Amino acid sequence: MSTFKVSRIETRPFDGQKPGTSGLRKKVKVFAQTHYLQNFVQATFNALTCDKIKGNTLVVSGDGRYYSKDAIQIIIKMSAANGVRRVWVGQNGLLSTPAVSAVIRERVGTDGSKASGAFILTASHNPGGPTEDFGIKYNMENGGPAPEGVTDKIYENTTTIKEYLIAENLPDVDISKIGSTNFSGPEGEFEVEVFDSTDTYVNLMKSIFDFEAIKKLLACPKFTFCYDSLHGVAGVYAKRIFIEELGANESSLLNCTPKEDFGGGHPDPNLTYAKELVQRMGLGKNSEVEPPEFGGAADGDADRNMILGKRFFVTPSDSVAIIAANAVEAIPYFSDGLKGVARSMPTSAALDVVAEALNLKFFEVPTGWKFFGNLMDAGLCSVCGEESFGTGSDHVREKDGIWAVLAWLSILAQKNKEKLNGEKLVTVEDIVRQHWSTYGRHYYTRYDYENVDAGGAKELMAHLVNLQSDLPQVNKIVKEANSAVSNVIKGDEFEYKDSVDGSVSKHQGIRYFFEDGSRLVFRLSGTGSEGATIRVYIEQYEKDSSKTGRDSQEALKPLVEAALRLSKMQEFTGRSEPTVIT
Ligand code: G16
Repeated sequence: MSTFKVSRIETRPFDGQKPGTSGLRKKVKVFAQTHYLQNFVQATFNALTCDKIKGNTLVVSGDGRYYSKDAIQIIIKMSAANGVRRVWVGQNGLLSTPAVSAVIRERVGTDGSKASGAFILTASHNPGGPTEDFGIKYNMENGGPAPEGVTDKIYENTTTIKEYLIAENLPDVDISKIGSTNFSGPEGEFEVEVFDSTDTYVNLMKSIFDFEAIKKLLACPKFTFCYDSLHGVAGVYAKRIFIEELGANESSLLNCTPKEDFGGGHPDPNLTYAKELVQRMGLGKNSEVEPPEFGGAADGDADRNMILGKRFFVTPSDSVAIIAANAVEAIPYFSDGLKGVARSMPTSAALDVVAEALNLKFFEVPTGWKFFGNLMDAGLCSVCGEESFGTGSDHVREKDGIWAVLAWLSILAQKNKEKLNGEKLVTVEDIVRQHWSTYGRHYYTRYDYENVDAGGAKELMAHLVNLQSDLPQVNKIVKEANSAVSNVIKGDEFEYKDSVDGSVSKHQGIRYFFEDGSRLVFRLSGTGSEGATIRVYIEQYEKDSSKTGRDSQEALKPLVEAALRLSKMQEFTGRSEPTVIT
């Protein structure tokens, strides 16, 4: 057993190490600066109480993006030096974000140990590679992202840090081979265990869903299936679950080999970036071959999902509402009923309507999955989702891309149970249209202006806040933009008081409410790594089932025009078009 010693390395603070919506995300060249990652990791150790670190087990892994392998070795050495007893690493450093959450909550080591937290190495849907993004975030013992109280403390520590601890002479561990390596240090033994990235997660999925029912659906010749991992970590799980466990054909998988640079793509499952799947599903230009019945995609760390039917896009806001409406019947995990449902503020109110109809507890939280965790820990929420392609449940404390696909396959399996040998299957589109005719439709779109000048973005937001005190002026502007929009009756900035711990989060988005139930929301993204990203969320409710079948961009055109005029988008950003429309 090799012995290591602890070195104290002098350092000085770096500016800008404040975690965003989900951890610290910066360009690789920023992270690779001497001491940069080390400072953030030590600031995290110092923010956690000793009993969460000393003598405990930590998970360290991520989506496998460029710089992850270096970062894992650094964090192993710093863990050893900070008195951690054991580090668990997914084989090749790969664990999806929901799998990390599952590992913290479910995995038991050979000696009965459980993990007390995790460093997740990912910048999620942001591109990877030497000139792109890297990211790191810390998850707590409940398996969920560190709450704001902890991330604020981490940030505070990064501004005063003077030294960090590292076991410099600890040899690099081979993370490609499953097995344990033991070392001896000043505080006793230190172990690094490399384990299978999929086992814990797959077992959890098998305990939630009826795999036999899904298997029958996938075996039906009339049901065709396609899944795109966009070269992210989801590929590892997709191969194991869809191919090995559920018997899907290998040709159903697209881009399922994880790559450090995601094949040069943008691993974001939406209609703009998941090009190959969009084409295959018949939503691209000149799509000639018959598309599959079902398509799914994941982002880099496999917590996001996109659900598509044949030539049909399911908005994430509709997706969570439809899952909630069908969960009890279609998913064994929920057979005793849902404890409650929740959505992030900018997500459409489709879920609210289901909650009301089914008499379920309902919560609206700020953007950031961490806000759902408290509700779940308190037993108040079973299913939740976000417009940003995130859907999940209380089986873990992260959103879960593969779970969402399995949830949809379960709904399809249940609706088609008696139809597998018949003429026609119930399709994704049938399910969505049926949902709209029962609950009404929330037309919804989001415009993103990525990487705009940060100063201009701030001014735009300040302008929108100022404007709220003068509703007559607001109404004059929106009517000038398009006379078809209804009156604005209220404007505010969303503020959230956590009903479990009482903590308050301010400035969570600027909202304009219209008389007919429409809504505009403006927010600055907290996940970019350079400049600012402005998000504009546009929503309109249509209850009349004879009017729920319109093209959504067409239906929302007047509101979009009002949003652009109100915000003076072009004036403040110089942009005449959004970068992404979802
Ligand atoms: C993170 C958060 C989500 C949030 C999303 C977008 O997801 O966990 O809750 O909706 O960012 O946030 P923003 O609008 O601030 O960019 P991910 O998948 O990026 O980790």
